[in-house]
Amino acid sequence: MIKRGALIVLEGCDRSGKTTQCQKAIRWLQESNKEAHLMRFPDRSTIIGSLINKYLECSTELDDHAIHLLFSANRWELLPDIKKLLQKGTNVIVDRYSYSGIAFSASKPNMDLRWCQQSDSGLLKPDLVIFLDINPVEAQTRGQYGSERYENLEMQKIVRSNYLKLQDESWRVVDASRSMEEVWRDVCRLVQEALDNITPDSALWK
Ligand code: FDM
Repeated sequence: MIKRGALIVLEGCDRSGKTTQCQKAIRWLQESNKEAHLMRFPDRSTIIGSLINKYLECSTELDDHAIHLLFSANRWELLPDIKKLLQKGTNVIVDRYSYSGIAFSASKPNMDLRWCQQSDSGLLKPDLVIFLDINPVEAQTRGQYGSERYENLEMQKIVRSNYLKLQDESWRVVDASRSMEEVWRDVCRLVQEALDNITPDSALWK
């Protein structure tokens, strides 16, 4: 029987280095002759993703609940693809997942964190969540934020505190204020550990 792949999620505030570390993980896995596939949320290539893209680029407005549900629907629509990959033994590295969905939506006034969790309940639970932790004030010194919605310091501070409320036993917090290579040493070790400890898959927040 094929051993299923690991579902590994990287989370963190903007400029925490998620995308770089995801790419390093994919390259390292492939160089070690392990099947690996990179995904990112939001996936802007689908119809739902194109609506999300318009919202993030500020070319359209949407109610806070409605956009939250679209981000969630974007994960649900790709769940069958993730399941197929894992079943055939491919490790899936994901740049943002449900935790971003909740941490960002719940940072808005009148949005309740528990309400935000509901629409992702039942998605696949990651084997490992690596939270690249950096103080948003420090992250900002790595380069100016872009022009997309949410790319501002005040929001990023609330997002970080929301992320920390979502930690469970699948989380490992990595100090992302260090150099890319130092962070990679930790990320690489954690990815290896996850691959060595695959358990039957389970559902998120059920
Ligand atoms: N974001 C991302 C959300 O608000 N909800 C979600 O469910 C996800 C996955 O979208 F500001 C936010 C986080 C970020 C923006 O992400 C786009 P990238 O990683 O910068 O493309």
